Amino acid sequence: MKVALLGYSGSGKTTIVAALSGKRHESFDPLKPAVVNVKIHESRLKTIADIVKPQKTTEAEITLVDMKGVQESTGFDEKLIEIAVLQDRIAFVVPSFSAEKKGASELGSLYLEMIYRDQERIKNILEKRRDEILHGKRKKGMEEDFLKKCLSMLEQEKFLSSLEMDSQQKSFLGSLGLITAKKFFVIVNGKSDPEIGNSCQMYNLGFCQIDAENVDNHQIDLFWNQFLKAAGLIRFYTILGKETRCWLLPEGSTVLDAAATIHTDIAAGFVRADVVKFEDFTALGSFSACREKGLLRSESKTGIVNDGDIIHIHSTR
Ligand SMILES: Nc1nc2c(ncn2[C@@H]2O[C@H](COP(=O)(O)OP(=O)(O)OP(=O)(O)O)[C@@H](O)[C@H]2O)c(=O)[nH]1
Ligand SMILES: [Mg+2]
Repeated sequence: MKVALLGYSGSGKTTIVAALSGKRHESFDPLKPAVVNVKIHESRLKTIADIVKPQKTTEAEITLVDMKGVQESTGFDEKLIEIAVLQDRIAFVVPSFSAEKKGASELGSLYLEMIYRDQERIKNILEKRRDEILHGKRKKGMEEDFLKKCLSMLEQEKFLSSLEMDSQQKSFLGSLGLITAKKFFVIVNGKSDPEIGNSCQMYNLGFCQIDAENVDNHQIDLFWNQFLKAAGLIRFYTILGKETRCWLLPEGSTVLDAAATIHTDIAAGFVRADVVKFEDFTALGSFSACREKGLLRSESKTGIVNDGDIIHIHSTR
């Protein structure tokens, strides 16, 4: 799971990555951003491990892509946007640590930059298609109408991710490299700011907050909770032999997706999954105690995973 950090210069992206990874990573070539794997330090895994006492606990990892910022007055180069589009999620990073920095106004500029970029891109795509239709190289299809609908959405200053789409339209949009079709959220670097909160609400973006230069373990735990929620990610846990482990999944994923995250073989031989809630497991202390109380769910492939589920997959492999 790769998350691009996108924000204007000095918003604190590199400082955030340092606070979360424990080490400062610098890249001096904007087209080769620092790509840093960060372990998600969080308290639930520790609570489970205190009960299970495994030989090994393994935290979930997330990859942060620290994009070099630009001045707000300059705007992002297309090449930088293209790097961001390749990531799974994009976080706008806005500053809230000094009176000179206006995070809410930076957020507004970032938001509009993405909208204008996609408007231009769709206009170019439509023009090219019109040309091809005119010269008999392409038949007019549903795509042109759909693209016009997308354009009108952008003209209303709305991200394409908020458009109702079927899976075919989704993959069509995905193939066009449109940035506003991606899942975005906001990281506020510094103290919480109601003005930034209001903007996030207006733009329909989830947000999380970190004071990157003053973090302690408790704050990091809270931050990851907020971050994952805003990014539309959930955590599930496995207790397998010697190892207790935390994993990430996009929200709405099935137990089969969970199996595939662990290993493609486990997914291929999937039979069923036993699932208990973190709260039930920690209150009762074992899977068997949860089963006795009727608190163990037996799920088929399509069962949905919830944040905090502890999953035991039965597989023929
Ligand atoms: N007080 C305070 N200062 C911060 C915080 N985060 C960053 N700074 C300061 O802001 C400056 C820029 O931080 P960076 O993390 O390098 O910013 P960046 O977003 O990576 O900037 P670019 O790489 O140029 O895009 C540094 O001098 C940091 O010390 C914070 O949470 N609190
Ligand atoms: Mg930086």
